[in-house]
Amino acid sequence: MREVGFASLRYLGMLLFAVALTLLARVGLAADQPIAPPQPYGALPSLRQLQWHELEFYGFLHFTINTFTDKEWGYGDESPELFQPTDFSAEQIVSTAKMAGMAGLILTCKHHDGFCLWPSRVTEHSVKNSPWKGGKGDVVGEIATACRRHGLKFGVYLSPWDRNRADYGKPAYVDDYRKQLRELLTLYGPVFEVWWDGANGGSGFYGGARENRRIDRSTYYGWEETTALVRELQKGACIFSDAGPDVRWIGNERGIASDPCWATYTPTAAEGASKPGPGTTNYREGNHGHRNGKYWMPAESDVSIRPGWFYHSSQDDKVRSPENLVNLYYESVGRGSSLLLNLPPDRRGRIHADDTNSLRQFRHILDATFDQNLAADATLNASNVRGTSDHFGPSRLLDGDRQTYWATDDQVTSPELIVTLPAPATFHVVDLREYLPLGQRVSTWALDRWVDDAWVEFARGQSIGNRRLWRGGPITTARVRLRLTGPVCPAISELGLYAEPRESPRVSAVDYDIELSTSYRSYFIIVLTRMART
Ligand code: FUL
Repeated sequence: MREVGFASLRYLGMLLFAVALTLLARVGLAADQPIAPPQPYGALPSLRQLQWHELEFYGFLHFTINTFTDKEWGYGDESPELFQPTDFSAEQIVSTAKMAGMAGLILTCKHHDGFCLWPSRVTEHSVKNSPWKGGKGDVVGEIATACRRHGLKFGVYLSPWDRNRADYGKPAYVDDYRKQLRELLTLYGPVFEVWWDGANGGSGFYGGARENRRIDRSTYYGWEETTALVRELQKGACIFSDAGPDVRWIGNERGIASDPCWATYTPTAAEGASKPGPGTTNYREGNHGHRNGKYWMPAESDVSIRPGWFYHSSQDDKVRSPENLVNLYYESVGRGSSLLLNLPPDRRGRIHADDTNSLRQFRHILDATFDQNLAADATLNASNVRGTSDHFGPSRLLDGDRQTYWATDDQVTSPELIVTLPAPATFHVVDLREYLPLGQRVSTWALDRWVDDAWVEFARGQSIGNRRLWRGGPITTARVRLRLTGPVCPAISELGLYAEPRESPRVSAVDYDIELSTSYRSYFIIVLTRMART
């Protein structure tokens, strides 16, 4: 009896020793050798793209001679004398954008008519020959300075197509286009985005020739060389066009990304074009991107707050409603794209009060929604944590830091995470983010709620990327489950549950969408489609 007791004790002792050794080994391992992060997957973002992803929502300013001629596309023969804002205020424009929550502004420094909003040295068709400020004005300079003052980024739209220039179509114009770009990228401080439009070539004034000029869009501009110039002068600037290289067009001017909308993309050349570029890409594919596309080339959704890109007093009663703007936010930012919302300054050179009011209420709805993460005090249980290390634990999802993430072991590619709230809560929005430096890893996601002792699915989809906002409900529950699948283990950086405010703003629900003709943007046929989209 005593012997048996002694043997069991000895056995127990050995067992405890082994367990202690294992634990020590683990602790030692965790202390000495941190668990390696997952290997990156697929196409990866550059540093400038990562910085761009953080902006999410920024504005466009369409302002030029068109504002004074009531046109959308100037022919190029308009006298600079027409440019005469009566009360221009960069301060009012930029502070309105800031109030709306925009992180930056992209200005039409030159639209298709060729009129430059800064005193460019390579053309006479600019503010320097307008009566505004006695020809001493510089809209680009004032907007860029006001942006810096308010902490907004500044970006430039420089139309490749110039309907004013006599030499448009010849190599000399491309040289001057690059000189204009050099002026913009050297005289006005840091630029976060350079915007290249796909509409180029067609009818115009062309120094009095008044003719139709066709160019080979694939070769004429020498985009490779111009890209190198941007890289040389502004390393941090993302270049936007139908085919990137940094940011791609969403493929419509309604501001709506497809669901799913992948950050990876392989642009292909449009029929008749030798390579994809501005105006030579099968741009509709940009709407969804491609799972496992060759490049990290996230989408930007551009749309105007009014039917037109430029200000027309006839459209004062057609400003998008706050609810419509909120919808756009979910349909762009909420699908991993950015939202580029156009605000057209009026003839005074200010944002019209109707636009400002709509923006203010839009901001109010979003602030009220995202003010409090209902999951902030939740307990998170993951089916797997990479190397059982805290470094990759689920608490990283709630630390408000997109540089940290929950990850699983390499072989665990379909994990789940249970979010237990301190008490049942009601929410309408689920917010997810992937850790982008490791690529777009998650293929599908699904969300369940706990009802009557069982999980019931309430949402599913593909693609997370920079940000995925599911909106619906209301969902009332104390437990939510997230299920993921993908070709590799996930790396998820943030998770949030949010309730939308109950009161909804009382503003006209009449909205308009702009659709350009199917023959793409060369032919200016605007179809105004009346829509009630709230
Ligand atoms: C289009 C242009 O033709 C429009 O005038 C506007 O600038 C829009 C953002 O891009 O292609």
